[in-house]
Amino acid sequence: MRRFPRLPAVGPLREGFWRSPLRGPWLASLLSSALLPLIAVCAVTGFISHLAYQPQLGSNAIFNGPGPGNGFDLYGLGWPTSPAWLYAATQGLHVVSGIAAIPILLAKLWTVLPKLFENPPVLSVAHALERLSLVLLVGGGLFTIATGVINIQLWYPFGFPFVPAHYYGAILFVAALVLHVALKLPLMLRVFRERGWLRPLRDDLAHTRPEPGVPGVVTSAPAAAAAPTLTRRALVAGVGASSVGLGAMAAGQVVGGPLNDLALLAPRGRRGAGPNAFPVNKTFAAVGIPRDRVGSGWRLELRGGGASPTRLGRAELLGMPQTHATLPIACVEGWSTTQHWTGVRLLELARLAGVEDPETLEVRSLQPHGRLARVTLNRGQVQDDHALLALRVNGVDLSLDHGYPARVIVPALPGVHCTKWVGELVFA
Ligand SMILES: Nc1nc2c(c(=O)[nH]1)N[C@H]1C(S)=C(S)[C@@H](COP(=O)(O)O)O[C@H]1N2
Ligand SMILES: [Mo]
Repeated sequence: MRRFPRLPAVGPLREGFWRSPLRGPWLASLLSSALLPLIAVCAVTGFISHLAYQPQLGSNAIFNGPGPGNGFDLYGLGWPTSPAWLYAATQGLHVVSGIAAIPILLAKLWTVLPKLFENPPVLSVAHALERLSLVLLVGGGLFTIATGVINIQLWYPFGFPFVPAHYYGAILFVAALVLHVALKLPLMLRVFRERGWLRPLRDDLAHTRPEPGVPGVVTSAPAAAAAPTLTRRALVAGVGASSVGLGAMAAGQVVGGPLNDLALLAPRGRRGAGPNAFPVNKTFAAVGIPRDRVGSGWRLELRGGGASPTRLGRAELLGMPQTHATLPIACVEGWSTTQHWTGVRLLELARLAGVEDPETLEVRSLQPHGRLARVTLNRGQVQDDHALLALRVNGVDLSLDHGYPARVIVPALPGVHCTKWVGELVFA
């Protein structure tokens, strides 16, 4: 009974077009079993990052208006301030696992590529639906990883905003992946049971045989295989080495150290020399703040209880009790950098603004445009002992690139919310 027609057997649709003897369900399963834990870590830490942004708080909204995603607050508590390295760790894991997954994902797609040209293309309604879900799986996966990588390059060739696109792409991808795993797990377990998890890696070239298919299942195993030119272990070792290598290079940007300069896919460099020589995401020159707005005429405006704002210059702020804290800036791009900051506690400034017990703080930058011009912190973040309006770093004044005259530093706050060039603090 053949209810669904065959396409003409031409080009890649022809049985026998795909000849690599290494392709097949065992190789696909092995690569999947390496890919799945990496993707799980990447997905969980990705959704954690969304939580850490606190899009439900006022100016943090990522989507226009109170759309889905903005109300996402798992604990109802907001993001914590302890341990201080929390976001550096979760976002570091996100970027390292995502980058390490790339070579394995590409190898997996290479392995199953013949299945794209299955002929007949559709065997049943269920089979059609399953193949349709693969469009979301492959499309969503490639889209999410590609947008992540080019975001790290600060390259936005597309006409849509990165965060919602990456977020919704990830949701589609994870949903399709859950379905895919549920559908394929039995086959994977069967293949490992029959062929062993790693046993085929032992074969030298002379013993490398084409992978057999599985009776009754359409697989990527070749119908007519060519002679092997590569062992399975060479293929797997090459993919594994690429994955570990790329992952280690990205990890250099998270933990620092000699690998730091090798992070080709995470290229945030240091700037200059001296106490201010640590990575800069957006330079002062890039944001378009007029030079005279950060000169001697700069005043911090504090708003809250009273009708009129309180204004303080840098000298007055430096005359207040100073707090010291060694804290990381942890960027969404995965890199982090721990520095020694000095400044005035945000809670101290709240009291000057006439707010004893601030619920939230909206930080306004002098920066004229962009989502980072206004950022909102939760109660725990404003009231933390080490939540600072930093004036100095490593014993010297902040450089312009690091936010002079003043910037926000709060333990475990995502780097993107550590506002530079602060102009106004609005306590509520
Ligand atoms: N006003 C403003 N503040 C900002 C940014 C910005 O673009 N504008 N970038 C943020 C991001 S994404 C990060 S990771 C940190 C980087 O701080 P640094 O350049 O001092 O290392 O600053 C944050 N503060
Ligand atoms: Mo960042």
